[in-house]
Amino acid sequence: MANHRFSPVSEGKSCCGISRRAQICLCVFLCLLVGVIIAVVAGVRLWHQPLKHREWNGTGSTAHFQDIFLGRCYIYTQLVQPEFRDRDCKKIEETFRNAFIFKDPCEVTEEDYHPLMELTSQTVPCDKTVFWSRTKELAHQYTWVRQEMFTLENTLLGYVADGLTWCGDSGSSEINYQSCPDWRKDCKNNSVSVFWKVLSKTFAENACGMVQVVLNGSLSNAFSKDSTFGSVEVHNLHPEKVHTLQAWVMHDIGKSPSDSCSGSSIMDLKSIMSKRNIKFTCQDNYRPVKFLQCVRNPEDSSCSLRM
Ligand code: JS2
Repeated sequence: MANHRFSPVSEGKSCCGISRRAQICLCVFLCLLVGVIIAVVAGVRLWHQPLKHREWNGTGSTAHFQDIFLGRCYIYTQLVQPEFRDRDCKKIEETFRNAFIFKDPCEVTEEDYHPLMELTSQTVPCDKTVFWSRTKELAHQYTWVRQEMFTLENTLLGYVADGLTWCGDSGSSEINYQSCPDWRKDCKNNSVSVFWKVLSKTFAENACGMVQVVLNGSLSNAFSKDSTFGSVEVHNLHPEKVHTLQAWVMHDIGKSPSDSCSGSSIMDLKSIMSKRNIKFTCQDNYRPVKFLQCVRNPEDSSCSLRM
């Protein structure tokens, strides 16, 4: 029987004209190519996947947050307060975002907002500051009519951020639109509440002359030490700049008064002002503000011309 020797496949022998060495190289290249294709496909799929943010109990950031922020900034700087026309809204929005992006929203600090405060510093003329507490709509109706007066929301940052929600995530550069911390269930100090505390503090520190506050006499305690006005702004007025705090205790039309200038909560406010060497005056149903209430309720007995 013919001795059929099977020659072992030797290294040097070519197969289909390709050397053994080239075969191995080709095989490695094809494996690498397949690996890269798999990695790219996986990466593209991951990229398009909505990032999974940490879940909170509160509603997510306001949809189109950046567009709203920028739009309001341009409206304010170009139309509402044209003397601000040179302010850089894109820089302001970026600085605002950098205060909370890449951070756990329950660990955002007042210092995180300091670059934003410095970038957007704004001085309200003396005697033109209006604080409010549980009377937001009425206070804003007043400053709408008296355009030379300013609530916090008539300043650039207050105007741009009013009513918005925002938060980020420690592991992402993205805004979290799915959920943000709830004040009670997650954390009291969060990216939104810390912002308003810092802004309110700055607003009060910059106030001068006679300042006003619109209080709600239809509540049992028109002045609350726990409110933002009572816990932040009252304590950040500078006595060497602010000589008088004038309180207007307003009663809702059609509701019986629950508090007034002679009520205990207002006495508490008067006492705090006295200790801080700031004169305190108080008026129940300050007429110019009462008129605004009566515009909507002209038939009410408290709105008769003999008011
Ligand atoms: C506006 C918001 C939001 O004097 C006023 C303002 O200057 C502001 O600094 O806070 C004071 C009112 O706060 P207060 O006394 O706690 O009254 P409130 O009716 O309970 O309003 C609570 C909101 C205060 C801070 N704040 N202000 N626009 O979108 C906004 N969100 C928060 N948390």
